[in-house]
Amino acid sequence: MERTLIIAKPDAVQRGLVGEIISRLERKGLKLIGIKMMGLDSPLLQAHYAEHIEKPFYQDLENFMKSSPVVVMAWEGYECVNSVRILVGATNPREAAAGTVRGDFAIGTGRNLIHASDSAVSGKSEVDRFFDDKELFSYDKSEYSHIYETHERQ
Ligand code: IDP
Ligand code: MG
Repeated sequence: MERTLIIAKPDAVQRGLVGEIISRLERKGLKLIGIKMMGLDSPLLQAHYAEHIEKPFYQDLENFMKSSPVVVMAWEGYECVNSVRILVGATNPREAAAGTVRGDFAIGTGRNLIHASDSAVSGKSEVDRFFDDKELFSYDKSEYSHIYETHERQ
């Protein structure tokens, strides 16, 4: 099944919104397959945000992402990358829909609480970047028959 990397950013940790983020993904029906608290360093952030390194906001972004521990998670589910991006909301929280994490809880683009992978390919590569195999768990979730049609959980 598809995987997505979620980071509860330093603002989510500082504002006590980690549980809220986890709860929203749990209630959606997604499966948590890995979770840990980390302090991010420059090499990891430069790899993770490689597409943004040349942009004017990059240094502020890197400094911010190093300013506090973060909670990194791997989630799994049918077409979960797109589902989670919809739950997360637009990058600019002032344009994010009400009901999304960013729309409900954030204002500044550089303080938008959460990272979520933006494609199935990046979901796989980002999960592999942040987690060792032994930190990822494969298990049956008893509620699956009430969340998925049979063909969706193959
Ligand atoms: P995403 O997190 O919604 O995928 P990206 O465009 O990939 O958004 O940008 C990565 C992160 O960089 C954003 O979540 C935000 O924290 C930061 N960022 C993006 N654009 C800006 C900006 O214009 N000003 C400040 N920070 C920005
Ligand atoms: Mg992005």
